Amino acid sequence: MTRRGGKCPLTAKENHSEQPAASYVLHYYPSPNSLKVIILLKELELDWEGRYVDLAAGDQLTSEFAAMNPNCKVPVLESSIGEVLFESGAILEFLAERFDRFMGANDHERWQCKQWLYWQMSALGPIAGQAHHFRKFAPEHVPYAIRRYTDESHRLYGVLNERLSQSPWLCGSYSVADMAVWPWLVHADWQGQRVSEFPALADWYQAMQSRSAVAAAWRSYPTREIPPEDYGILLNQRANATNPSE
Ligand SMILES: N[C@@H](CCC(=O)N[C@@H](CS)C(=O)NCC(=O)O)C(=O)O
Repeated sequence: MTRRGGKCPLTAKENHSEQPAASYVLHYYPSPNSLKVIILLKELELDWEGRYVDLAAGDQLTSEFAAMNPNCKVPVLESSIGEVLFESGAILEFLAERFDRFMGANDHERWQCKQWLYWQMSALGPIAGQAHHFRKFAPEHVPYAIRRYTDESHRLYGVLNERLSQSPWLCGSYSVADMAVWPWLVHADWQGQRVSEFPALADWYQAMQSRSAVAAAWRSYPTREIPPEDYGILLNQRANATNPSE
């Protein structure tokens, strides 16, 4: 984690006892990766403010944004004590560990939580993201890619359904792993899927929706589609894409 001001970053363990009364700024766009962090901020009832990043206008490609996240993507979390962190999975772990909440009720669950969190970050997110891309945004119709990512999304929904038929929550108790997955299922239709086809997944989906923090996050920050006329900046980036106007 970057810590402005030059001092060594505090570790999560050090922070447990202190639970610093920091406030937070979340640089976000209404998309699944931002929504998962918003759900956690609401679950923890933290003092935070959302700062909208206009992806279609290229706000993420400015040198100011790149100084916070060299990968030039949302979400980015900043704290009032100078910490800056990117990657939604890392942000979820950071806050969960800092406040000692939502990482499982014991050591076994804690590792189950990390396992499902990494599964979301490495499998569900990237595959569903490519399904969105080829089914909705790609300027060319590519049947192979559409079939590949639609089928793989379907397989991953099956993996979730199997797990959730053994346990009401992914790691045993409600955790950041559930918060990471749910926002990717909200637009199941964008991936060519129906949650209702998977009974245990559908029950879990309902349970998520009934949580007041999840409902409040969705009410205030519903994920939305970028209109086709604004895709340009998102679809044509190569290395050194930062600072297009500088
Ligand atoms: N692995 C990253 C992915 C972040 C990501 O892809 N963010 C998208 C919005 S969901 C973004 O900022 N896109 C802007 C761009 O590609 O220029 C995370 O989970 O934080």
